[in-house]
Amino acid sequence: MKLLVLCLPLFMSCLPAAPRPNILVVLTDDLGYSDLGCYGSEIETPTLDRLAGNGLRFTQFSNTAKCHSSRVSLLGGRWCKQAGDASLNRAVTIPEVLVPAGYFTAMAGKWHLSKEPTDFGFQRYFGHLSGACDYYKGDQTFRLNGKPWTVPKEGFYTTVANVDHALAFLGEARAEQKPWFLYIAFNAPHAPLQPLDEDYKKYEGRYDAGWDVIRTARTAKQKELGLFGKDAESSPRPDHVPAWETLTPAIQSWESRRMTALAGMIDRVDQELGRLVANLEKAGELDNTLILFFSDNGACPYDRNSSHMARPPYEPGVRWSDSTGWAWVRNSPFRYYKQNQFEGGIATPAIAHWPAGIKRVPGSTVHSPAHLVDVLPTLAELAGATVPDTFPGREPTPLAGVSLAPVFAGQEMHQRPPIHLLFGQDRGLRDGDWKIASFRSQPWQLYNMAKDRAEVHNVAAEHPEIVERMVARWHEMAEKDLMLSERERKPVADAATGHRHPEWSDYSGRNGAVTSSRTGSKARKAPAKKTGGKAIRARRETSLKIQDGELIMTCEDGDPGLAFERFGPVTEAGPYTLAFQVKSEAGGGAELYFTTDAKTTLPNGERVDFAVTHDGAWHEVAIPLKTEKTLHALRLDPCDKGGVVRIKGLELRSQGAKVLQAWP
Ligand SMILES: [Ca+2]
Repeated sequence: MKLLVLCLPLFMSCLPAAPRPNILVVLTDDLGYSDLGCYGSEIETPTLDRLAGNGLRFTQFSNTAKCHSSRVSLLGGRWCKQAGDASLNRAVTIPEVLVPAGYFTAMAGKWHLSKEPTDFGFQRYFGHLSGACDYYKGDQTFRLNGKPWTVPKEGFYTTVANVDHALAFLGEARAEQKPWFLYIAFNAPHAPLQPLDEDYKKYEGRYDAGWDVIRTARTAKQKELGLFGKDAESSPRPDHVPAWETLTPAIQSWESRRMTALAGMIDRVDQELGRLVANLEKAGELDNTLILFFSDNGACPYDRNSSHMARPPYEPGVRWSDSTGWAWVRNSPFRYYKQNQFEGGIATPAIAHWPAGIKRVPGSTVHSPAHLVDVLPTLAELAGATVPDTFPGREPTPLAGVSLAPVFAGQEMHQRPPIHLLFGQDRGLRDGDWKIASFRSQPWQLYNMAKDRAEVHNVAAEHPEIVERMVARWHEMAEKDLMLSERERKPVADAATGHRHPEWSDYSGRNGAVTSSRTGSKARKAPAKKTGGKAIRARRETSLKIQDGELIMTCEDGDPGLAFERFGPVTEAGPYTLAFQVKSEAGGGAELYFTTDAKTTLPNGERVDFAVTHDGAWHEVAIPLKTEKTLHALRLDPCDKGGVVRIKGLELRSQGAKVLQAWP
């Protein structure tokens, strides 16, 4: 009796120690809020629906609205910039926290951050370091446990290969008799839209009804599922997406096929997760495995390069891009898209399944706001692991998130500081029921999320004092917590200029059946700068000035870079080295693409990732171009975030270090 009394305040620690859970975190890429059956979709996702039905669903879970930044916040438990961005040099990652606590750690899929997963605590890794790749052909960034891995020429499909390798890693974890942490980062359903043929054929014809019909069906199902109140408003179709019935039959056919491809890719993710869950069940591990499922950002509206639009998307070489109209549907009932800090960009489906640990009615919904930064503190608490405040070679900042363990235990969530939202020029802040958001540095808008989750009624004019307080808090957090530069913190514009983006689909009919913005953007291309007969073209989101032998690029967030499409004759065949000096105040990953024939259009051809240190100092870079053929065209993307990048001494050299071309 005495022992029991002593134990009461320490109730939990007096229970016989339950084995710590295994942990499976699944991240999908560019999956919209309503793309799963259990979030309103018509796409068949029985595995995820079952996990949600036996577990719980968050209705207000945020990501960062973009690929790499969500990975930083998920793995690092901090706001992206606070964590040191893709370098993670101001963070300690989930596997680095769990390994000292005795966990076996493994990852499969897309990395998209600096170095490799095996440099950040993952004991096993299979996947691609790049932000996206061809689903059938992969790319040159594939790694297996830290070593380059050659993608097989036949029978390869990334979504399937990720689970094949994940299952092998679980076999190793079981052999070591350790609890495990497995992180699967599917590239699906990110563009290029390349489903397997059987998955595409399953959905053929289902989207001929068009996006207005599908959007209405999804929002109705969301209310039936209890994700939103019966009176909740959905955002109306935006002006930049035409009514389906006004589209030409050719555009309707193309758009229907694009959504068919997306549905097939999402269905495949669910099928592969089904294979994984069946394996856990067979091993007797499903009950005490915490499964968490998220998307890294909302559906993507960027309609970039589609090739072979008349052919089926599962044939070799066919690469279709995303559709703005379908992105609007896929983010139901919200507004805007990937990259924007409105709910369409930041709201992710979020499923937790853990029969042994979740003390809520199976199938519950949780309406408390949460964010990917909460995952690390949650897992540390459940694993009984300590989050270190020092780490060799890094300067860890305080965690931004709060543990979700009380939510699993059926309690109220901890009080949390505001959720800071930022990607490039898109900003937001969620504080209790209020949210402010700015579209690409346009004036702040204010929404009451308790009444208006779809952000239909901007009430900034009615509550200037709330806007002022929240904007001040955004800036305070940006400076103190995220450590942003003054340029990154500059105030938003005074006047709105309209919410448009040049890479949203162009449905004006100017391009006939071609809705891809690619043809539209050709008209917007800046004229190529002639430099001794060798044209250099600044890509979209880039302006180029050539001065004193330097290529001075002013880049915006997104996909900036330079294209070198018309070479003087390159007389020698490869391999080559592309060498230059770079001084960057931009950010993000760098890559180049090259082609060796006139038929292949960039960014098809070969892709090579390389590192740029964005510290404002000059650095030497030498990139091997591994080809036995003759170079035809080149594209150089030294950053994917805004800022000025200077390049000088740009030379294409032969294997024998002879200079074959030089720019400018
Ligand atoms: Ca993404």
